[in-house]
Formats: sequence, C-alpha cells, structure tokens
Amino acid sequence: MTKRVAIIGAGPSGLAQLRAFQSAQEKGAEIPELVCFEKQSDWGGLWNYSWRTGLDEHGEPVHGSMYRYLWSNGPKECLEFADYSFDEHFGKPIASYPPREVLWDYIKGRVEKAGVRDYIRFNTPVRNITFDDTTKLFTVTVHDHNTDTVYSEEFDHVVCASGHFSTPRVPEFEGFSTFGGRILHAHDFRDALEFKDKDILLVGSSYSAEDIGSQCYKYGARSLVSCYRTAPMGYKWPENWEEKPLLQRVDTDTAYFADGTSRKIDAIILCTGYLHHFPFIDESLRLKTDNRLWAMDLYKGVVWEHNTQMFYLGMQDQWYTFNMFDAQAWYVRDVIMGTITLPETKEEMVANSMEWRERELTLETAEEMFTFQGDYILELIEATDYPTFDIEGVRQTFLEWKHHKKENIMTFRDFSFRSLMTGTMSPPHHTPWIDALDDSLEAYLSDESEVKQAV
Ligand code: FAD
Ligand code: NA7
Repeated sequence: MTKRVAIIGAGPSGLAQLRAFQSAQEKGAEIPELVCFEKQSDWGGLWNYSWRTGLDEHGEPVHGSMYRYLWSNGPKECLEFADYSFDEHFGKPIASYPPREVLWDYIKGRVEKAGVRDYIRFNTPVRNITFDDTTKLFTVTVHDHNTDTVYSEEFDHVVCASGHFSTPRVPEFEGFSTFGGRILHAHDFRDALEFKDKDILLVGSSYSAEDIGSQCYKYGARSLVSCYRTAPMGYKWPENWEEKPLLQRVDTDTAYFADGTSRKIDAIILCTGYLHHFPFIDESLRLKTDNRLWAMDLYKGVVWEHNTQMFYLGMQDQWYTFNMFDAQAWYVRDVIMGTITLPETKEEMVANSMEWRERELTLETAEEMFTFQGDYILELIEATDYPTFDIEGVRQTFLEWKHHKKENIMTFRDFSFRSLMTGTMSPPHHTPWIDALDDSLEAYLSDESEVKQAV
C-alpha cells in the first residue's frame, strides 16, 4: 500500500517538501501520497502578508509576523532556489533586496510551475498529532474551517514545517501595566506610519529591532531608542536613534535604562524574539529548542531522533533560508523514500548531532555562524540530487552584506550582487531604499525612480 505523508504548513519549508517529492516524480519515481495541511487560506507562510493581528477570521492565532514595507533583510542571492532562479521567474535581472510581495511571487512561481497546489488543504489547522507504537502510524487531527468539521487521518510520516517566528516571546518589565502608550510585540507590528512623529522604544538587539526601527525611522518616527540585554547592535545609527543597555522599568511616559538614563517615549515595541511552539504535537514527538543554529534531537537537523518517522523542517536560526529548506526537504524525501538509510541506532544519530552542537558552541563571529550553516547545507545537498550550488560564493556574499551594514545600516540595501545560481549580475534598484516608500511588486519591477528629478 502507498505510504501516506502529512506535511504541516505550506510556507517556504512545506512547499520545499512538496516540490522535492514532485521533482522525484518528474524523474520517474513513485512517490507517497501527500497531504499538506495549511491553516491559512493561501500558501507562502510568513510571506503571505496579513493585516490581521491577534486572532484570524476563524479564531485561530494569526500566523503572520511580517509587516508592510518589509524588504528582504539579506541579499536575495543568498536564498535563491537552486532549481528555480530569479531570472527564470521574472524574465529579467532584478535588484538584490526585493520587498515581501516580490519574494512571495517568486516562492509561488516555483510551486505553481510544479503543480503541487492540489496537495494542500487550506483553512485547515492541525489540532493534534499522536503516534501509535503498535500500528506504527500517526493520527493527525485537523479542523477544516471550510466545513467547520474536525476529522482525523492516519499517516506513515509527519513533516512538521509550521515555522517558528510566529508565537511571540513577550517579557514584562516593571510599570508595563500602567504605561500610558501602546505596548506591542514585533509579531503584531504592521504599519510604520502608525509611529510617525512618535518617540519609540525598541526592546531587543536582533533582526526585528534593527529592521522595525529602520522602518519607523524611514517613515518618520520622531526618535528611536533601542535597548539590549546581551550586546548592542552597534551600527552607526541616524542622529535620532540611540542604543542603550536594558530597560529597567517604565512609568506612564518614560523609560528608565540600566545605565541610569531615561527617555520620554510614546510606544514600546518588544522585539524579543519568538517561541518554538507546537501545541498540536504529542509530548513524545515535540521539539523543544531555543532559536539557535543547532537544535538537539534532530539528526541532520531534520530527523526526530526519538521516532525517525517524524521530521522537522526549518527549525534552526536562519542565515540561509529558502535553499536551506530545500536541502532539508530533499534529504527528508530521500529518507522517506528509502534512498537514504539512517544510522541503525539512536546513539549514532545523537553522537552525530552532538558533534554539530559542540561546534555550534564554539561559534563567535557572524562569519563563523554562516560558514557553519553553509557546511551543514552542503552536507545535506551532497546526499541528494538537489542541484549543488556555490556555498563559498554565498559565504562571500554574506560577508559583503555584513560589511555594507556596518558601513551604513540605512544604505546596505542599495548594493547589488551576482547570482550564485546563474551568474547574472543584479542591477541597482531604481530608487535608494530610504526613498522607496512604495513596496509594491509593480513599483519594484518598474524602471521608474520614486525620487522626483529636480527641475
Ligand atoms: P513559515 O513561513 O512561518 O510558514 C509556516 C506555515 O505553517 C504557515 O503558512 C502557517 O500558517 C502554517 N502553520 C503553522 N501552524 C500550523 C498548524 N497547526 N496547522 C496547519 N498549518 C500551520 N527570511 C529571509 O530569507 N529573508 C527575509 O528578509 C526574512 N524576513 C523575515 C521577517 C520576519 C518579520 C520574519 C518573522 C521572518 C523573516 N524571515 C526572512 C525568515 C522566515 O522564517 C523564512 O523566510 C520563512 O518564511 C520560513 O519558512 P517556514 O515555511 O519554515 O515557516
Ligand atoms: P531573535 O533573532 O531571536 O532575537 C531576539 C532578541 O530579543 C535578541 O536580541 C534577544 O536578546 C532579545 N530578548 C529576548 N528576550 C529578552 C528579554 N527578556 N529582555 C530583553 N531582550 C530580550 O528574534 P528577531 O525577532 O529579532 O528575529 C527573528 C527573525 O525575524 C529573523 O530570522 C529575521 O529574519 C526576522 P539576547 O541577545 O538573547 O540577549
């Protein structure tokens, strides 16, 4: 009887899994029966923007953490699919830091071409996943919001690709319950114009703090102050943006910091990261990890060591994204289809993971971190027929990107890179990022500058 595989989520990771199977089928292999459950009404995961916050139209927690005017935070050349280039999708070279809608379009292009949409059951959140030791089958229980019915089906394998930048980590600081302005987490941030002419406090010192702060600056916040727990971001900030050690407390309109200083503020944006949150997975199968480069219990970063019929995709902290999910999905496909054989014992898998973890613990610089992730991806790619690509070239691109950011955090998106897949050089964008206020696909792909020429 044909094996059945459940894929949870139709974001970039879940879609990579569908494409991996479809590509094997295209080459003549017989593939298992696939069912992808997606809680949203469309595909693309976080890249499928929603204006909603809190609960969705069905009362489900809103998955989306993306905001309006979001532009890629790294060069697109580092995330390009090895089997579907930007050139192929757009039919012309495009600049290196596309806005969200452009990347969403690219993600969709590959799976539309592959014809895998029919595998997906939309508006269908997974409620529960258990495993029966006797039958060796999973029972997956879902809620179909199209018909408002709950049902269960059995599967031989489960691939969890539900993402981990969706459930906010929300610390509390003294005085929050009596603060007079708005307090929100990055997960609920949508439109920077809301903060025009306001004095903003950002808590956190990673991607969200940097990018949400930059957006607020670009769209006219009066001032910004960001604060860090461990280390400052340390960029050369514009003159109305200051970085301070951690927030200690607030009163109705003022924030007090660990260095004894204070600032009047109108709103607080908690850029404090996300939880790996899988309330729908039985305890024995549930991944528990922080946001880090090597999560334990996952052989090769994907195989659940305690039950090798279960897999996770994209659960690591991400330097690489789309092409890493591909490398993982192709590997998982081959384990499921039996062309990759796992070690015989759990101990061997754990020992292998420990080696990666020990190396992860030695990483100090960003360069060491993206080299680590590049090495991991290469190891996966070498085991499958995913087209290999120039990981060393990606590493160099990341290096240049970091350098550009250090030089000027408000201009790094104005640089261009060469594709590591096709060799095509990206053209510069028609408008510097700081002046480009329209983030639509049409505006981005047009040749029209947004900067009015002086007459
Ligand atoms: P997601 O994109 O989160 O997709 C998971 C899918 O699973 C969703 O569609 C969700 O609805 C579905 N799902 C979840 N739970 C269930 C359930 N119980 N039942 C059914 N379906 C479920 N990466 C970059 O490369 N460049 C960037 O510029 C960039 N910017 C980012 C900005 C923000 C604000 C965030 C939060 C992330 C950003 N990322 C960026 C990283 C991002 O994680 C990846 O690009 C990518 O979206 C991860 O894909 P995924 O499929 O693993 O997860
Ligand atoms: P990250 O990268 O996980 O970073 C979380 C940040 O939040 C980090 O600076 C943490 O500081 C900080 N943090 C967490 N808890 C606290 C508390 N209690 N107090 C103060 N600061 C805290 O999440 P991001 O949202 O920035 O990025 C996630 C993804 O979104 C990323 O991949 C991008 O592509 C977009 P720490 O350094 O741990 O002290």
